[in-house]
Amino acid sequence: MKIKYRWLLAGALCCGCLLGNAGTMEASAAAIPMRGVVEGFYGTPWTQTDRLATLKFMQQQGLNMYIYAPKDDPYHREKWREPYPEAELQSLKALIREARRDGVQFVFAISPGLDMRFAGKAGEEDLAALLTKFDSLYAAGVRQFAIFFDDIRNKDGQSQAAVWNAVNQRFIHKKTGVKPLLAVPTEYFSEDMVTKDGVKPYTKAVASLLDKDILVMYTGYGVVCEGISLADITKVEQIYGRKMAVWWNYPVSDYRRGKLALGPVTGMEAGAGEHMAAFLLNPMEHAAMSRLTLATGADYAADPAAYEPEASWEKAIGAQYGELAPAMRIFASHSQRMENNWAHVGRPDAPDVRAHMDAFWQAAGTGKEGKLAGNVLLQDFQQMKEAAKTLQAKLPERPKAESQPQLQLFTQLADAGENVVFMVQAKQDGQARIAELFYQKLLRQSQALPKDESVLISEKTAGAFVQEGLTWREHHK
Ligand code: LOG
Repeated sequence: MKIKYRWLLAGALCCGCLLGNAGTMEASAAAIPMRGVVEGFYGTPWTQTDRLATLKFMQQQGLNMYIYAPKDDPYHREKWREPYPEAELQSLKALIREARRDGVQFVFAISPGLDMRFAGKAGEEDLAALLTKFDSLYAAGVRQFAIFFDDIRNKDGQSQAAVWNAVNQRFIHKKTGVKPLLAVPTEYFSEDMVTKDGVKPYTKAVASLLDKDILVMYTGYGVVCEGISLADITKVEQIYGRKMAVWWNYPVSDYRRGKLALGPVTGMEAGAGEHMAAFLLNPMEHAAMSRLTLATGADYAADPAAYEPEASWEKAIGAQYGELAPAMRIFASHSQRMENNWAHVGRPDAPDVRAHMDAFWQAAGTGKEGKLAGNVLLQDFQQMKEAAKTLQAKLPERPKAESQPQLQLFTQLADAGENVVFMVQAKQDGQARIAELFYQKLLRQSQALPKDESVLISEKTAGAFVQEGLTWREHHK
C-alpha cells in the first residue's frame, strides 16, 4: 500500500503543485453546508489508497462530507445484512480516522432494497438486521448514516418511510453524537416524481410520512442531467417540505465507462445553490482523474453565486498539473461531455476545434480559404498529438494509468484527422493520386480505431471528423 500511495508524492514533486500549494479553503457564509463526494457508482469500488488520498484532497478543497456507498461493495448492497469481515472493518476504521483528521464527515450508507422485506415478522427481522449492521459501524466510529433505496423494484413508499423513520427514532436519535439520517428515495429524480396529474403515489407517501429531520437526496430532473434549475429544486423542496440534498451524477462514468469526464461542474442556475442542503458529487471509478471535476464542485459549493465553471476548471488544471497544465487542458477539453440516449451532462468536447472543423468543411473546395481553414486544423491536431505525448511521458503513475487508453485514442484521432486534411487539400490541389494515398492511409487508421465504446474521447469532434473525412471521399472520388 505504501508504494501505491507514492504516486501522490511523486506527482507533487514532478508537477510542482499536484498537492502542495492549494491550501485549505475557508468556507464562506454562502457555502452549501454539506459538500463533498458520494462514492456511489457501479463498478470497481475505489481502493483504500484512493479513498485515503481523496479524503486528504477533499480537506484541501474545503469539502466536508464523504458518503461511503459503493454499489459493488457486497456488504453495502447485495449482502447488506452480513457484518463486515474483520479486515474490511479495519479498513473502514482507518478511513473514519483519516476523515476525522481531515475535517470530513464520514457517512456510512447501506442499500438494502434489492431484497429487504418490509412486512410482518420478516420485516421486523430485516429491520433488526439493519440496526445491528449500523450498530457495528457506530462501534467502528461512524457518526452519520444513510439508507438508499435507488435502483430497486420496490415502490412501496409507505413501507420504506416506515424503515427510515424506525431507524431514525430507534437509532439515530438514541445514539450519542449521531448526525441526521440521509435518504435516497426510489423516485430520486424529479421527472420520476410527478406526472401531469401531480405527484406520484410513491413520492407522495414518502414525502408526507418521512420524519422532517431526515435529509433527502435527489439527482436533478433526470438521473444524469444538464444541471439544476431554481424551479426544479424549489419544486422538489416543496414536495418534500425540506431543503434537498443534491446527488450530482458528474463526473461518474459507470454508464459510459470508456469516457473520462474531465470538465467542470456546469448547469447550476443562479439561486439554486441557496436551496441545497448538500451538494455531493458521484465520481468516476478513476479516483485521480475525478479530481478536476471535484475541485470545481468544491468551488461551486463554497460559493455558488461566485462560481464560474471555466475559471474554476482552469484553476484546477493549473493547481493539479503544474507544468503539465497546458497539455492536460487540451486533453481534458476533448473529454467533458457525457451523453447517451438517457444521460446528458457536461460541456461539449473541444468546441473551438469543432468550430475549426465546421469552418474547414464549409470552405472545402474554395481554394485559398479552404487552405487556411485546413492549416488551422492541422495546428489543432499537432497540439493534440504533442499534448498526448507530453502526458504519456510525464504524468504521474495513477493519472497516467487511468487515462492511458484515452491518451492513445486521442493520438490516433489526431493522426487520422491530419490525414483527412491532407487528403482534401491534395484533391483540391488537383493531386488525385496523392489524395488517394492519403485516403488509403486514413482508411487503415479508421479501421484501427476501437469498434465498440470501450474507449471514448471527443466523439462529436475529433471522432466525428474521421467519419466526415470518409464521407467526403465518398462524394469526391
Ligand atoms: C445510481 C448511481 C449511478 C448513477 C449513474 C443514483 C441515485 N443512483 O441510475 O449509483 O452511479 O445512476 O449511473 C444511478 O444516481 N442510477
